[in-house]
Amino acid sequence: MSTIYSEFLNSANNKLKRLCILVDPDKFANEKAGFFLKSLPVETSFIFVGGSTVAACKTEATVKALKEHTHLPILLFPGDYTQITEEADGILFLSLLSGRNPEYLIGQQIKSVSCLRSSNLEIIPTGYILIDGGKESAVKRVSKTLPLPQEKVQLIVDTALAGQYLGKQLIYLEAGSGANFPVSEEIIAAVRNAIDIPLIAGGGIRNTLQLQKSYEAGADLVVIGTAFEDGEFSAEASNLSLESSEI
Ligand code: 1GP
Repeated sequence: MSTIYSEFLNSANNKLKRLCILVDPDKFANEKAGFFLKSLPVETSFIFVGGSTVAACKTEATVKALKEHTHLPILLFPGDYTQITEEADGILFLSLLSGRNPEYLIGQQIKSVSCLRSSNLEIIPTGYILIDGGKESAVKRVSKTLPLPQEKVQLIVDTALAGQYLGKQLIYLEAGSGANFPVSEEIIAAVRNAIDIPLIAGGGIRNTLQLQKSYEAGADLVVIGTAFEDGEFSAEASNLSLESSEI
């Protein structure tokens, strides 16, 4: 059976670049789910749902609303264990490796087990690395951890590789939602070069050029949220063509 992770691996092994759209349930109008999904570029491969803080029960309602209009895999991207819902297809089981707050390294993960042990969600162990995007991020505020400075490339590489050694199946380089600037190409390339597992980059990507640069630097999957929420990206991105899938 093809799993979501096998799709991630396929993307990485065959350089098939994938676009993931992030939906924050707190900012999403569920009744407009169909319209929103139609506005996304055809290259969209996965929908991520989550946020650093989301009001109770909102995630489930948003996943259900999206599911009524799409067969794309929906992955939870939860800021905390209360965002877990069986309605999704999988979960990025995040551990905030850039921080030193045990609550986000292992605490929330333990709290999530009572939901996960009986669920059918595909669980994807993900090393999550917060990198300075030039703006105070919600991840920093909620996790009470500092982002890694962009110039500390070796530290970021070592953090990603430590994640791989710990058994993470995915590394996510995060500049923070709405970042002033995305994770640099230098960082993406250095991490891509060091690890053997799929690589995601996100945060602050607002246009096709930034998207292509992230792919070219070595990201297998790129996540965009704010630019689609704000309606900034759709018209331009619909002209992406599958170039982005074949870099
Ligand atoms: C945030 O990486 C995602 O977790 C997406 O960020 O909202 O800036 O696109 P943006």
